[in-house]
Amino acid sequence: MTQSNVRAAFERHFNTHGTLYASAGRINLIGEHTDYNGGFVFPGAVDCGITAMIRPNGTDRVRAYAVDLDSYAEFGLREEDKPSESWARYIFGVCREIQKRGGRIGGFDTAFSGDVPLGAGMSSSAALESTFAFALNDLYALGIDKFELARIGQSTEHNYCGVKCGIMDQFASVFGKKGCLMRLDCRSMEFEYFPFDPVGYKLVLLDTVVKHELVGSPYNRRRESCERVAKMLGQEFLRGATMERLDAIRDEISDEDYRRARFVIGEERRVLDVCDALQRGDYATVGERMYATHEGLSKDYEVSCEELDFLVDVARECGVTGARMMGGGFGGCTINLVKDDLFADFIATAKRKFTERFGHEPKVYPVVISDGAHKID
Ligand code: GAF
Repeated sequence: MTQSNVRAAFERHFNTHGTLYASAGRINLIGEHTDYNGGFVFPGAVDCGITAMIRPNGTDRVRAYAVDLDSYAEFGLREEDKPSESWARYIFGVCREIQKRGGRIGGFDTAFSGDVPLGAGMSSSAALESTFAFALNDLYALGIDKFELARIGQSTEHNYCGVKCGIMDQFASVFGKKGCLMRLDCRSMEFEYFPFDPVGYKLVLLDTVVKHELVGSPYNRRRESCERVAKMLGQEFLRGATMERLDAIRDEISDEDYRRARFVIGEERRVLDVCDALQRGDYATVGERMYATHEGLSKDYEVSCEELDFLVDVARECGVTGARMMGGGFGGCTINLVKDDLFADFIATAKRKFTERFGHEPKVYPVVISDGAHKID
């Protein structure tokens, strides 16, 4: 559907055809707000993403059409050409970051469309960045490796979109592999694929369909807290810090910074526990750690919200094996590991109770773990 829409829109706008590329949104089983702390994450790409048709146009300008928004933007490739449309900045940023790395690209025409639910914490922006980084690398035969493609997306967020994100989303979107989660060490960038097929269980996202816009940039402030504590501990990242060492400087840091760091230290351990438990088929431990992560994200890291806490409480009441908020926070989805025989009841109960409380249904997305960035032949 998306492919044929994109193809038709491209042909309508530019009177020719181009090459199709796609990339994916992501889930993260566990390891939240650890990436920019040099810690571990455990994401996978999903079966929704961005599809783009692209064709070099022989000029030094990009002509881009966002099919879903019915919005058109045209911009050059110099730093001062930054487009005013926020969606176009992701494409512009990717072009600029490629150029900063010595990649020679020219203007191109593109139309793109996506089916990653916006604001759900599944990283539609990383899917967009990865699609264009991957496509331009391929079309212009730049020879950039996949790690650098992920970094190009991350730098786009930092330098053109104002989010000081870690590497998890872009990594998942570029490296994603069907049926596999990936444990990534965000300090060394070493990673391992973990086939993920929990027999007898389903992994499902419940989308609160809320995104609380907070004043300032709470994500960047969380990162600053962690960096302050790491500095006090004499480390580049919080990764590797212990509770003993954190407690030793407790009087020298704010209570807020202390709690942020406490969450990150606990989360690092939980990712490793979950990976070990999965290898033993010990889903009870996986689920218990997911709940513990939620508790930490809600109380110590303070990135949850009433709607997310509510859904996690309902999951617990229904006997769901594991549930937690997923992604950056302040809205979006919970991720739930549910036994097959509880699934239908849980979804019905969650929908009913959530609607009674908040006046609208949560959306339900079954998780299908899929491939990341690729060319569509
Ligand atoms: C967002 C960021 F983009 C990621 O880098 C990561 O920090 C995540 O929030 C929280 O784990 O998706």
